[in-house]
Amino acid sequence: MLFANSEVTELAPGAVLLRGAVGADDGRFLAEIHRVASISPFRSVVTPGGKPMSVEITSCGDVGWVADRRGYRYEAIDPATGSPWPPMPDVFQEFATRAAAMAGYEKYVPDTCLINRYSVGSKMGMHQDRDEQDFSRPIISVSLGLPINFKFGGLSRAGEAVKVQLVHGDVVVFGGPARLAFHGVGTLRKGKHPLTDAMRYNLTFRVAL
Ligand code: MD6
Ligand code: FE
Repeated sequence: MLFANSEVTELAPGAVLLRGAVGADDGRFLAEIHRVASISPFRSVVTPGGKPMSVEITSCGDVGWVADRRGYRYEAIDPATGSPWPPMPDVFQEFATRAAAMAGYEKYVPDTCLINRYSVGSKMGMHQDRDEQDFSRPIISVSLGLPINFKFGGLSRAGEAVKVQLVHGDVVVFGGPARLAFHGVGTLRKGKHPLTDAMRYNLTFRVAL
C-alpha cells in the first residue's frame, strides 16, 4: 500500500486520479511551497500572445518553466531573481516517485516542479503540456487548498471533456496515451480553506530535460 486511504480512478487511458493521496503530508507540502516561494517568489507572467495568465507561478528543481513574449520553455536560472531555482524538496521528489509507481510508472524522477497559485477568479484554459523533451514520462499533479473543476479532454481541442472536481490532497497522474491530452480548470470560487485560506495550489512534477 503506497498511500493509505487513497482511491484509484481511471479518468481516461493513461490518466489516473489518486483521490486524497497527499493525506497527512499536506502540511509539509505547504511548508515547502512557502520555502520555495521565499527564494523564487510567485509571479504573474504573460503568454507568448501577450495575455496575462491569471494564475501566479514559481518553480523548483534543476530547471523552471518560463513563459514570456518569446514563448514557453524551461530555464535553469529564474529570470525573476537571476539565480538558480530552489532545489526540489526531498518530500516532493519522493512523493512524485511513489505516485508514479502507483500508476505503473517505475523509477520516476522529476527534474522540475511547476507550482501554480490560484486566487479567486483564476482559471486555466484548455492546453497541452508539451514543453518537455520526452513525452514517455508522465506528469504528476497535486492539488492543495480550495476545490476546482478539472476538465480532461482528448488529443484534439474539440470534443467532449471529462469533468472532475479536484479537492485538497488529490493527485492526478497523466501519462501514456493521456500525456498530450488537452486539459484545463474552471474558475476558482471564493472560499476559505483551513490550510490555504482563499487559495488553491497546484504542483505539477515533470521530467523536462
Ligand atoms: C491545475 N493542471 O490543476 C492545472 N497539467 O491547476 C494542469 O495543467 C496539469 O493537472 C499537466 C498534468 C496534470 C495537470
Ligand atoms: Fe497542464
